[in-house]
Amino acid sequence: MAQRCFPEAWMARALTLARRGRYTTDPNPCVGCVLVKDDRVVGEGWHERAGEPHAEIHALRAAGGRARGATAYVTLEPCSHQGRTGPCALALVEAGVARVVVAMQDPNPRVAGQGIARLREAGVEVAVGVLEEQALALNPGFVMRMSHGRPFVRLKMAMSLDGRTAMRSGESQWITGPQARREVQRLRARSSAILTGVETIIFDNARLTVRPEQLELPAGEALTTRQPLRVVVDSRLRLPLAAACLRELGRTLVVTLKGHDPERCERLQAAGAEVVAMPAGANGRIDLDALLRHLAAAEQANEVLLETGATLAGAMLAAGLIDEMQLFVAPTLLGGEARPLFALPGLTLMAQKKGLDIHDIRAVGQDWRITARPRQG
Ligand code: AOF
Ligand code: ZN
Repeated sequence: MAQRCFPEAWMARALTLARRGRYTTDPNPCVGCVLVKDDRVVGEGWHERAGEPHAEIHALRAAGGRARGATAYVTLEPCSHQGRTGPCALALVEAGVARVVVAMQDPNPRVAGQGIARLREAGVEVAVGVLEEQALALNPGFVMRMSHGRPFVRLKMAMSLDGRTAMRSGESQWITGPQARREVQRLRARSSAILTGVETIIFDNARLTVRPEQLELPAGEALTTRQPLRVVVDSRLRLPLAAACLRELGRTLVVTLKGHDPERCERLQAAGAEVVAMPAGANGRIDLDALLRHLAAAEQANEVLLETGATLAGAMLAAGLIDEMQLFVAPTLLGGEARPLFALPGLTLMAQKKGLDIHDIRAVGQDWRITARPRQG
């Protein structure tokens, strides 16, 4: 049935399609495309996997000859480069698409406006910026890596109503209920890497893996067998050789300081770990900013999920390296002996308090999920 729609409505459809690739496109962005002619959809597509066709190509294939004279709604500027697949801008021109509506420019320096320019040169009318904010929010990691050379860091923490994450002994299983833990599985599945401190492994023997059977993905959303890279901050190479995460599918990267013990390093490597040495920051500890830049450059890490204890979480927060927090709050009290969310040594005055902007609060089973962003500066 033909339906007169605003451009925003078609773009919303393209964004919904793009979202289907959330667990599979990494390190590529999620992109959706809808081809519309005479107020009817003639083709749809989304990018499914890196190395496979882009969203526009899927939509053009579905439309066939009906693409001629159509309007394409694309959540990301069509590419102009010959990468693993051909330039989409050219494919749209060749198919005779008359108009292209783009939500946002591609921050990838290989594209960066050239796709739009190519379309215009070929006589295609282009409009940019429809639902731009939503398109940016769809790929926070890709946008951050391409524009700032570091990943988007999302901290996840499970805490009691009195802001405690573990008993003094380190015991922490389980504070939140099964629905919240499923949400955490989904956060892991969409992340390129999971960042933790060696203490978390020592205390919890955390595996830091995606368990597909626990995800319960909505219809239409697929999952790859990819496991996010596990990254363990371990300046003195204390990771136990018997750590469960070393026996899991996927890679474990141990990040240590330059000048580490070569013998211990070899033993960890023999146990399955990869070891990378980072320079020390101003405080003599691992330079966390350098670590994030390394993950972006060497591992193409878009979204990094920080799942750790108060020390590393506090250090990341103090360094201004946390972009988003997802705090799962359980209806329980653990008392004043238990461990807090963030160790922030030196924070003693109200004037030093860390401000947050809360973006969302919702119930997840018996628990609450608060999505907040630290105020920078
Ligand atoms: C599009 N449509 O659906 C996507 C685009 O390695 P390649 O060849 O797949 O290229 C990946 C780059 O292409 C990626 O970094 C981003 O700039 C763009 N992604 N472009 O026209 C799509 N996924
Ligand atoms: Zn493309």
